[in-house]
Amino acid sequence: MNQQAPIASDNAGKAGTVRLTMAQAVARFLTRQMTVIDGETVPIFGGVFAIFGHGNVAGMGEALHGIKDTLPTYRAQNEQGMANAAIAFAKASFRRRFMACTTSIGPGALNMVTSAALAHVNRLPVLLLPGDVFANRRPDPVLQQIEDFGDGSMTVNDCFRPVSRYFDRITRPEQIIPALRRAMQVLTDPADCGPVTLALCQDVQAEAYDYPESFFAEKIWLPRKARPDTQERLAASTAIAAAKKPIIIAGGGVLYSEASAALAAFAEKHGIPVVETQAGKSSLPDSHPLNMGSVGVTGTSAANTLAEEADLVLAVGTRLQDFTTGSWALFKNDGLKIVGLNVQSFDAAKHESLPLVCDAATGLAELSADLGAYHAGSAWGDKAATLKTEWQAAAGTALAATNVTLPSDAQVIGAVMRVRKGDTTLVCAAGGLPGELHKLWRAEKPGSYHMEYGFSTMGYEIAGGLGVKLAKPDSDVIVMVGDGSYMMLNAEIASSIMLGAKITIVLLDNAGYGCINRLQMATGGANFNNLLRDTHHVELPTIDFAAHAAAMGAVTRKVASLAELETALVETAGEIRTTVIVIDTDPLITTDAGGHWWDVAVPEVSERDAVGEARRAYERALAAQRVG
Ligand SMILES: Cc1ncc(C[n+]2csc(CCOP(=O)(O)OP(=O)(O)O)c2C)c(N)n1
Ligand SMILES: [Mg+2]
Repeated sequence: MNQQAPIASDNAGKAGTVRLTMAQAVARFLTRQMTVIDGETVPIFGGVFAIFGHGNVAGMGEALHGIKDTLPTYRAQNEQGMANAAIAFAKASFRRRFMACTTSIGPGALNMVTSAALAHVNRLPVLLLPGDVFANRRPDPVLQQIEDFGDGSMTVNDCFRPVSRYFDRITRPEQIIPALRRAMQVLTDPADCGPVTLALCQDVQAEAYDYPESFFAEKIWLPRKARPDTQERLAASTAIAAAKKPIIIAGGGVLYSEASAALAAFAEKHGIPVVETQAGKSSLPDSHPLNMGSVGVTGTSAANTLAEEADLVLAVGTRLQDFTTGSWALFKNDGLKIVGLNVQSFDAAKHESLPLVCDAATGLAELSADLGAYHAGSAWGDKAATLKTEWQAAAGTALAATNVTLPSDAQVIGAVMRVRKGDTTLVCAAGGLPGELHKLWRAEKPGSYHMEYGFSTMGYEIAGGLGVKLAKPDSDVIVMVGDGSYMMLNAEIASSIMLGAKITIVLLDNAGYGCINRLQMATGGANFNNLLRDTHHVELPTIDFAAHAAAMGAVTRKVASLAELETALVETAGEIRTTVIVIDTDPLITTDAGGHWWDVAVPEVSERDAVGEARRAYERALAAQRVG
């Protein structure tokens, strides 16, 4: 860190400059960054989330107040919550718009580290502006400053380095000029996109500099649609043209490239079934005949059967994480070839894929032109159609209405789908629900299924729902959340009410961490420390979630059956306030149909026989795993 005392700017008084504090320069710069959506020029920043403390209230606080009518500042309740909302805003905007988040130093800043990792994994843009210690070091150690005995430049914000796509610490006011330019380049780059952290030293936020006026010129950022390299494209199309049983995996990149129409055209012309990852679900409407639904660990029987046999996988815009590849035990065809169509070469070349580095929409269109009249053939198409019909019957059984006292997650999903209307966006992130929703939620419109399953962060759901609603005010945002996730982070319910951003939260209370309890049982473990009844306790908590949410101002209902849930959803549809509907569910039931093995390491030695048995099954399953 630079320890020099502040110096006068060389530009002082020069024409064509404007004298601002560094924080004012940040604020003004953010208001000048634009993009074009549906032909309209709009600000690329949708707003700023802020929780003030020392380290940002005086500098950034004053600066944001000065621009609040152009770029709104939103007060949240928890820094992780607000950053998650900001990230959800970017995801719901297909990365075309995003938000900034500013915090105090120390704990406020560190509360955003998990969110930074979430954005990093999911390749989502967010500008994080944590406050940092004094660059001049005069008052050290300040409140909330750690002291490293061997490194004077270390602050808590160094924790952001591994989870940021770009990190910088601003120790002089003019450093913000290249840092903000670089930030914009990263935030808008389809390949490198992710969290940018600019740690703003508190004294420097308040320091004035004569900034060139040109720095604040309006700038319009348009999405780059990279075309494929000719050699890569020909290698890919040659491989596809030789395939008899091809499938397409649609990942989040299809949505971010807004390539749904190109994907549908490609799949239809060449007769290739499509399977979807968690991030890619809703790339094609569920009703599209070639959409086989979810793939992998939480896949449909249709998608997984085709994936097992496939001789060619065209992986579009996917990171090929373990849930997609069944921990690399899903694909069973010895002659399998993978074409990795991705804007990011890191992803395009995974697992010996033939890389095709380009934008999804552009790449699919150019590949299609190469392929000409190639068609996978009617036998493969007929097989896909039969498998889809079989899957739909199984899904219908799982989703059917029932009057049991404790319904399954799938039955609750069925009830929600029966009464949803018009333009809805489903939001979820962790627990047993993501797997069930991946298999069973029928998404029609691109982006109508919003699942954070790159990091699967408990507590994302409600904050994420708020961010989605800010991005899509006309959409009916439905958040489905477990009791565990709700307990971890629910405070942004209050923010959603403050902001008039109504979300409907369906809370499934199975009294504990149902999915981890099931995973524990599946790996031979004793029921221990997941469901509340299996925890060390003096008294079992009976949490009145409806009363809890009501205390924050939400409209709430506790329902005793699926029928009551459907009635409550219909009756509260017109409410303008965030609504929380609580239903008790069975922690042990999930949908048996579909699915695939997932690599979770089982202990090699244990005194418990059940673990030994699970270990032997695990070793048998490992034999099917592709290495490399
Ligand atoms: C922040 C965080 N901590 C821990 C986990 C590991 N984990 C995944 S799901 C889960 C339990 C979720 O419980 P709940 O929300 O009630 O959903 P359920 O499993 O009961 O469906 C846990 C502990 C996680 N994903 N995120
Ligand atoms: Mg639970």
